[in-house]
Amino acid sequence: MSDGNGNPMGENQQFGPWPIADTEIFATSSLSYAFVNLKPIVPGHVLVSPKQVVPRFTDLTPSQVSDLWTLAQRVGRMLEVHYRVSSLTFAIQDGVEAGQSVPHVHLHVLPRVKGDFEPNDKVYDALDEGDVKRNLDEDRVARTADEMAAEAALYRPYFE
Ligand code: AMW
Repeated sequence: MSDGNGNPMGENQQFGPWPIADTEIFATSSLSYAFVNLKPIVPGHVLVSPKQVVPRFTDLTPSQVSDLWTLAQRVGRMLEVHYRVSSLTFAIQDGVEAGQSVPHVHLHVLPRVKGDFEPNDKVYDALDEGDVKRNLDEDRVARTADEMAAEAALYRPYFE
């Protein structure tokens, strides 16, 4: 199976210390991959990372930066179609003090709908690794591998 970029699927990736099964990956590019979230804060909250385990944004090469954001743009387009939305949040928490909890660069992409967070910028509290996030994390149950695979399967056809 190919991802539409001539890249074979089936190459499991590493997200910091965590292995990401290819069933949870729905798109890849030469240097990046897009995968579903263990604990999404809204439906369609997904992640895009470089294939190389690189902790900080500053440590990416220009090619990795370009490839990461290009894949994120394609993922955003897919989410707008799939969820019939016209707004997205793209966010990177870069470094522990910024709320980064997994030491591997990852770009959050979220479909946004009117009223999903009130006030609107509360989305950043939810993404943040501060007390708010920790509370949310405790409330949110990690999804099963089957649930995550089912979501990834919905998105994969957009990239074929
Ligand atoms: W950070 O607070 O580091 O900006 O965001 C980490 C993100 O990674 C969170 O959205 C969290 O739900 C997600 N996450 C953590 N572990 C995994 C995993 N094994 N698979 C998918 N997503 C994960």
